[in-house]
Amino acid sequence: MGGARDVGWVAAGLVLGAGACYCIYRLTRGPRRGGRRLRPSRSAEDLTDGSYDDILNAEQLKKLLYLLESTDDPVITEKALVTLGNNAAFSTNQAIIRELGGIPIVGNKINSLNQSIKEKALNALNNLSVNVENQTKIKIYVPQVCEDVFADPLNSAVQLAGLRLLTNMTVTNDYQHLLSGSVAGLFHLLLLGNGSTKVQVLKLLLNLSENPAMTEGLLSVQVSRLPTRFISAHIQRF
Ligand SMILES: *[C@@H]1O[C@H](CO)[C@@H](O)[C@H](O)[C@H]1NC(C)=O
Ligand SMILES: *[C@@H]1O[C@H](CO)[C@@H](O)[C@H](O)[C@H]1NC(C)=O
Ligand SMILES: *[C@@H]1O[C@H](CO)[C@@H](O)[C@H](O)[C@H]1NC(C)=O
Ligand SMILES: *[C@@H]1O[C@H](CO)[C@@H](O)[C@H](O)[C@H]1NC(C)=O
Ligand SMILES: *[C@@H]1O[C@H](CO)[C@@H](O)[C@H](O)[C@H]1NC(C)=O
Ligand SMILES: CC(=O)N[C@H]1CO[C@H](CO)[C@@H](O)[C@@H]1O
Repeated sequence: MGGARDVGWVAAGLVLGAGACYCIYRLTRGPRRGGRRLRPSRSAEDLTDGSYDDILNAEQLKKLLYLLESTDDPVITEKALVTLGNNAAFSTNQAIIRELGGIPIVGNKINSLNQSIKEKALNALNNLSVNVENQTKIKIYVPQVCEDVFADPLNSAVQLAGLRLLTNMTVTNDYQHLLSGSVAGLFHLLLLGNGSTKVQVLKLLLNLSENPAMTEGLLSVQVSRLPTRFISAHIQRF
């Protein structure tokens, strides 16, 4: 399969190269005029132009991933991530994106210094994480997302996206241990965050609290790190 797949990637690159040039042409020359263009299928920039709501097929997803990997343009990156995220809402696409090696391509974008791109990457990973098999690939990003969530601006969209991803990565007990060092920080966010942040942190803590292996960590935080006022206000709701 490797050989055929490599050929596929090269072909996608060629199609996409042509598409990208055309995109620049369109940006510099304004709207497309009439005339016939030979295009084997929808080009990648069509796939990200927001008007394309259909479910993409494997070939189109491949182009989109290639685009994501090769572009430096933040606007195209963001649109590609949103389109991928929307497509990742469908279970067949979750498998296809994973099989095309798409998870690391999306995952690398959480390193983006652009908060908007980082948020879209987290959202796309979150949709991909609904697939339990995909979670085995997404788990490597969990420690970083944990760190980031505490470094992000309080109540920001990117922070919420990170918390959502962590929540969905803890629906099973498999990766909860990856969060064991973050429990105190989560309680801190619960204390400081606004309503949206609090709700998301509570969902996450609730998942952790159902895992006997995590209970000790949760309890030690309650006892040693938090003001009693805070404990009575929040913990008892559990
Ligand atoms: C971040 O990405 C957004 C959306 O693509 C873009 O509009 C914005 O200019 C970028 N910001 C920076 C600082 O590059
Ligand atoms: C993720 O999937 C939901 C549907 O389950 C969809 O509403 C959302 O827009 C998708 N996209 C992203 C980027 O999260
Ligand atoms: C995340 O998990 C919740 C609860 O299990 C689920 O309803 C949702 O569809 C999942 N996916 C996303 C993208 O939020
Ligand atoms: C985590 O919470 C979700 C709902 O948000 C639930 O479906 C799931 O069973 C929970 N998982 C654990 C291990 O508690
Ligand atoms: C929390 O703060 C964010 C960012 O300021 C805002 O978008 C959101 O609506 C707030 N949520 C609540 C419940 O106040
Ligand atoms: C839940 C889900 O979508 N599971 C999929 C995970 O990936 C395998 C292999 O691609 C699919 O067969 C499962 O349906």
